[in-house]
Amino acid sequence: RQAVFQSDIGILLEQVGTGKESLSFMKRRIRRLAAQWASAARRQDDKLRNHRREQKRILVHVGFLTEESGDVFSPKVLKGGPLGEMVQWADIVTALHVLGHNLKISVSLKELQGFVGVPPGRGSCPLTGPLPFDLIYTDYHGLQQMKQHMGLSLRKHKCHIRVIDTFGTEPAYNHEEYASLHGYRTNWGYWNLHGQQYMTMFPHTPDNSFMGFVAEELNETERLNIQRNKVNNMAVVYGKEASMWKGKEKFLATLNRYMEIHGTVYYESQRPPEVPAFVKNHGLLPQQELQQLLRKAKLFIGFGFPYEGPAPLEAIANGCIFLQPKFNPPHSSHNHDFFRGKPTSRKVSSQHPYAEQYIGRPHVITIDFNNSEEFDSTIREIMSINVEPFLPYEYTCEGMLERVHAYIQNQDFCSPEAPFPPVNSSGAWPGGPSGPFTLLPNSSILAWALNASHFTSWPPLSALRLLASLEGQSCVKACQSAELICEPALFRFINIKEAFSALDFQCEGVESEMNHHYPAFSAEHAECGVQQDPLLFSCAGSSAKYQRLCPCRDYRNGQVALCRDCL
Ligand code: U2F
Repeated sequence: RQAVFQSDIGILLEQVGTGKESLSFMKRRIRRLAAQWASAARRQDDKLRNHRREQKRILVHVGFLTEESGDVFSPKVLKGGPLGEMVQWADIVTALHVLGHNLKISVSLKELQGFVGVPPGRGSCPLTGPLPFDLIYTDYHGLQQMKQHMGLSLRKHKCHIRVIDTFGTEPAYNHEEYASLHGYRTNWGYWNLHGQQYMTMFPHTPDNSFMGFVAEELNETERLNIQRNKVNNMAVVYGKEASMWKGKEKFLATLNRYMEIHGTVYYESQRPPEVPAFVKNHGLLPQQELQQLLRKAKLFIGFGFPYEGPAPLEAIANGCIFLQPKFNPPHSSHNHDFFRGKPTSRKVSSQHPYAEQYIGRPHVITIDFNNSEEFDSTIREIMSINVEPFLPYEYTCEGMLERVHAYIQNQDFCSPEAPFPPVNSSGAWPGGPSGPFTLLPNSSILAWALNASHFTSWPPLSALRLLASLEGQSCVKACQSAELICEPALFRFINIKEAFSALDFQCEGVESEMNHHYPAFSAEHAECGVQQDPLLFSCAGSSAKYQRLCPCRDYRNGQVALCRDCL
């Protein structure tokens, strides 16, 4: 059945349910953004008219909101606790609903069991029949619950699952055996999923899929009004919990010399001691009122925490400049408590690396806050420059609909992959000794043009650009330096001897091993390593010992998740 876009959110609001502050927050957001989603739906409907859009049966099980997982977030919704996750789940269910899929939402174990068909009262009884869903979106908590309450059958149905995972999971951590053997075991990882079944809040690593969320969009009148009403010396501080202001007196005092400082810090009865008296604190605001404040402000300033939240995008979308600290050395699970135990070694180079790397100046300024001269002169610079509101396409409703549509229709972790290389019955490659490739040298990048059309892959093989990394460099960085992006789904096509010779690596020996750096070349031993386990294909891995073979691809302007021919 073809899916039909739907803009009426009545049913969706009912499905989200009641009884928790987190659900009320999500419903307020869904209502507030309904018109924006509706107009995006009209535009995508026009664009996708001629595309196959199969209607899927989708279950959304929000594990972290269930009582069974402790639900620590809901009681903090009105007290300055994290809202980023709620923002994202609200937008995910809206996108799935608007795309016209058949949606069920669960926020308790009982609902989960009811939907998947496990009889009530028989908690750990495995689901024996077929899974009544094509796709299940959940999180790490939900995954654990499914394991406990769907028993063994989870293994069978695993390929239908997508895990919403804010900060991302790298392949080395996801692979149970490998993680245990090589020190990548954490509280969260080891589910042996495909890396791209994990879906993140920002495009942290291409090993995972980028799900994202949306921010408010402006019409022409609003844009004009914002420009007219900007107050050049008004700053809003990023941080709705008092602890985020702790130890920042010096910066606040400097800032206060130039600008009027506003905050939205939650408080009970008295001003929190962390927030100086010269700050105009509004208390935690409803999202809509925060937007109004951001429309007037010139500067949105972060002091290092929270990491990687939605608020800076909202500020930039409302015409603020986002000023944030650079982290040197970068923060990661190896050196910072917040990231410790998270299944990733990703190096976080500033409070908001996406803002730093994908947006940048003039909207985002990332500096060393300990250099007081630089801090001071940056504030003065900010007061003197004019910037326009900006929102990357991938964070608009239209961009999110486009991306989620593409994932739903094209990502397939259930069908067995056709073997590669395609040896025929006599053991030779079809098309002669060089196989199905024509190698087109183009400086260090080789375009691999495939003339065997029976390889269906998504992204399509035509997008593949083969590249060698430098020693110690990851494929994330290697592809980035060629203005491309690493594409894990294409690793299997370059995990062959021919790829080494195409890059002029002379292999003395070829070994096949479970190693998250492979395929890679070791100069020391002139050895070529191919990957034995496809689950370990990793864009993120890097090692001083290896030059990695990287499958890069192009991407759309403002929509890094999709290659040019991906739609
Ligand atoms: C991030 O979570 P946070 O909730 O701390 O992220 P923020 O960027 O601060 O804001 C989330 C939303 O809170 C809203 C604002 C944002 O959409 O509009 N808000 C509000 O309604 N009223 C206010 O006065 C101030 C903000 C991140 F998203 C999580 O994934 C992480 O767990 C967390 C810790 O790093 O940071």
